[in-house]
Amino acid sequence: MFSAASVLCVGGCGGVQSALDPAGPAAAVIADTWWLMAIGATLIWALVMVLLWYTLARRQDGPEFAHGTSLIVAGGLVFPSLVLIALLVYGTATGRSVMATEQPVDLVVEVEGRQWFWTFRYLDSDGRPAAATRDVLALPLDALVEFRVSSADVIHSFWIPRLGGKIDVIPGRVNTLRLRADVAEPMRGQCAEFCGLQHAHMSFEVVTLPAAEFDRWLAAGGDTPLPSSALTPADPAAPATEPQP
Ligand SMILES: [Cu+2]
Repeated sequence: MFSAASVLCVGGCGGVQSALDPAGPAAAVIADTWWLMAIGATLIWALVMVLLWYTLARRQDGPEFAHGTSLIVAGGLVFPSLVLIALLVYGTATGRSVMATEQPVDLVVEVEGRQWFWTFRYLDSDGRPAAATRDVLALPLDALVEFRVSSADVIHSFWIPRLGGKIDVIPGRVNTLRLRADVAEPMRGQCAEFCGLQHAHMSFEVVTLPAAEFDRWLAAGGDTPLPSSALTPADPAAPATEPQP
């Protein structure tokens, strides 16, 4: 029974949209943190259950427990404080690598969220849009990409679980997120903020290409077909097209 449940759980950790199946360094750090916290929480839960069992199993008329105050101070104050401080230090240390703020950027992509689709504009080395896609994100492999995300209407959230964390997409504001894909496997992104009735359909496909192939695609203005459809002309001034049904 337990092993069957374990197989189901671990099997569910994979897939195109699983944060526990990382395809980039930021997602790998996040997945490691998740496993650390899941295993730690399980061990602490087991410890609490043992203490609870011990308490309930003691005879009511047994001898008085001599170390009650010490146990409360150690288990209720010292131990949680140590765990939280350790997590704070670990989170602060790993947060910098997740943000990748000190590394040079290889590509900038402007992301616009709109009810209920995504538009991606790929900037060239001069900062001008060289290509654009809709609901398909093309990425060069092993390249650090800076996403500059904004919204045309309501608050959305940009998230590619296999590559890293999510970031809010807010009207009137540009937020940045840096991600790197180091595995050429199928991936999917998803709006992670309820943004209207069609929110669940606000997803996109991530297509990873070898750097040389991506450069050729970008140099051609995105006219070369990607392994998917939904390409739009490279016109940054073009009005957004109608939402998907
Ligand atoms: Cu949305």
